[in-house]
Amino acid sequence: MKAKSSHFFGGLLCAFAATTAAQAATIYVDINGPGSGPWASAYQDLQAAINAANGGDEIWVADGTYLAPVISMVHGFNINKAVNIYGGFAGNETQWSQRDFVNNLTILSGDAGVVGDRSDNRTTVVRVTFTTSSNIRLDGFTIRDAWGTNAQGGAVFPSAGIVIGVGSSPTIQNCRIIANRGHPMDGAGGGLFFDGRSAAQILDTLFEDNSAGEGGAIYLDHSNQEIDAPTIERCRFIRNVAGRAGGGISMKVRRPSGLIDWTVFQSVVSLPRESGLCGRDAGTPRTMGNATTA
Ligand SMILES: [Ca+2]
Repeated sequence: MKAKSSHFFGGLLCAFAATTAAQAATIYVDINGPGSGPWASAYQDLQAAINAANGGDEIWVADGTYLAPVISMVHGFNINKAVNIYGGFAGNETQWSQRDFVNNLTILSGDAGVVGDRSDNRTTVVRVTFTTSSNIRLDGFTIRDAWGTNAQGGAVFPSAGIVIGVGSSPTIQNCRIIANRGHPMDGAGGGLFFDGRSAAQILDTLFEDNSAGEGGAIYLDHSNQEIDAPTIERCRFIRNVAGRAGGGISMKVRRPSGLIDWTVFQSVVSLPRESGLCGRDAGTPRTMGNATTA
């Protein structure tokens, strides 16, 4: 009787697995051209891969530098569906476990025009605009060289290395967010700009040499709700600069109970010109225990 029962449930599991496999696909991207094996059908354009994906798909991206596109005059890759995007592949892997994001640098770059001249760069490298699922992941990338020229809330869109739309809650892990600039006075969140409430998970990520008027590395705007506060764990903040406040992180909240789940663990804020962490308009992070300011 027991064996029969196990068989029954095993059959159910197999049916479920087959259904799941049929729904989720892995899509490959390699700017150096299609490779072999599963990479033979690789896109060279990351945005084209995102456009082709369905919700739930994974996108594997091989090493190299991918220039952020301009879509209808808006700068940056647009993550507009629930996809998990992984960088750090050499372009010949058959198993996810073969990924090496430390050695296979996969760079999402804003350095358009003259390479090395930041003044003609994209204003934003990545936008997360999908808001109806938290099953969005950006993992194993370097995001760098956004150059914001418009003010936050200005005529176009906020500028930053990554802009996260209101209510969107992606996981960003194993990333390096480097040398992105918001507007030096009016801009906010040079590295990462939250346009509103978000329960994003920011994990194992480096913020280095980002700048803006407020929140050189991260700015959280208008978190006036008790739900959906982001979590930041095991991140490092190095030489992020703000013209006005919050070289590392600036939080703008509207009532004292805001940001109740904000956490910063094992983070290092190293910045002589600005305090690393800045809260404004009330609200104190509940757990800042291991954050240090050098
Ligand atoms: Ca440039």
